[in-house]
Amino acid sequence: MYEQGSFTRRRFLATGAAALAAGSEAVAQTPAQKLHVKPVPAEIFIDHGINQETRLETLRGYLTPASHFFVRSHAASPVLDVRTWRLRVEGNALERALELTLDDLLRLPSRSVICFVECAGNGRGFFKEFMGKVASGTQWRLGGIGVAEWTGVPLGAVLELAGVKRDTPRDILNVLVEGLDTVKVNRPMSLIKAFEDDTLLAYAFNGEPVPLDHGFPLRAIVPGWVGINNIKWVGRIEVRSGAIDVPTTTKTYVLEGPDYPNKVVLRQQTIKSAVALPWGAVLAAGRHRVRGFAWSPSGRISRVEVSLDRGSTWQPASLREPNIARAWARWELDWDARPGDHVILTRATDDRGNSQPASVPWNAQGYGYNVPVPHPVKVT
Ligand SMILES: Nc1nc2c(c(=O)[nH]1)N[C@H]1C(S)=C(S)[C@@H](COP(=O)(O)O)O[C@H]1N2
Ligand SMILES: [Mo]
Repeated sequence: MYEQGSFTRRRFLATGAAALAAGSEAVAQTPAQKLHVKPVPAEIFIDHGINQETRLETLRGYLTPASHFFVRSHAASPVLDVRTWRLRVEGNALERALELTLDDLLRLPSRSVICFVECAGNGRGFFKEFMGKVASGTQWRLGGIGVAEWTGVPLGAVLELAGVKRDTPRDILNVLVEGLDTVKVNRPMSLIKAFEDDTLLAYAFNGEPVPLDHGFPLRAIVPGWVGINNIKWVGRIEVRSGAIDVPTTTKTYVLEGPDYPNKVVLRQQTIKSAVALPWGAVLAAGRHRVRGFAWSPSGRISRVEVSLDRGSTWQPASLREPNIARAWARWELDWDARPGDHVILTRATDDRGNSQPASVPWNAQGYGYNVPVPHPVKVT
């Protein structure tokens, strides 16, 4: 973790200046690259245009480095200037409005949290692949996730500076966080979630200023909740006495379809696991240490089971440390692979008793697919 005071205004100015230079270079590159500042090489990312999916087999340590962190954006990454950037905090549930500079935030007590950011649509491609029913949106397999150490100011501390009126409802979606990208992506959370200790306005990612494509200079970190709540390039927060309806709660990020008579507005992610091998991996016959990841929005991973016979029998994988709630656990299993076409199924359980289900209802926008996935592997 980082000592307080290790993030200085100077460090952010330097990042901003380098970013501005990098940003203007990025414009001259290939069409997909124009949207991002960082390189998005095909060895590391599956290319979905503006969205870039991490090839989980390229990850080594516990934390996902910026070079490998998936990108999910609704518009090109804006390159913001920290000298003019401000955070506005306003709304009819607050005693007073605030306008904060990055320096103001750097002076507040900081907190570091290790957690995942995962797209609500992670796994969406499997609705088509295994249920034969396409859901609209980016056809992610399971690489729409990354785990980082985020450092910043608890959102609750900033809201306390503004003073939340005492009669404000606490469990409706009335705390809106808004980005400064051209489309001003925004999404609300509840006051209960906003005041959780680990809900942050983060200015640092793995000990460095938050990378340009991931929200520089400030992004929301809302552990366990759908990726969309982790608003990047934050510029404005609004707290209202009533629920805040925006397209990301009325149109998108809702469960809808034949099995949902009423729309369900998404809050938490679902428990999942993945094999860190290419999709359709080819392995030589013999002993292999198969590895992967498992994660839950609500607790630590307590068990990962693996099936090598299409679900007839399951064996426990070993779990490595660290294993942090709302981040992920790495699992490993030794496999004596015989020639042929195989699938590896994995099933995670957390310490709250949640497990990956045998089936999941289809929904039109393809959220929450968390059935154990038959990961294809050819052994030669
Ligand atoms: N301002 C802004 N914030 C945003 C988005 C966006 O397009 N604009 N995308 C959201 C979505 S849908 C996801 S899954 C995460 C992705 O974060 P990442 O690109 O850092 O991986 O950011 C969220 N925050
Ligand atoms: Mo997302």
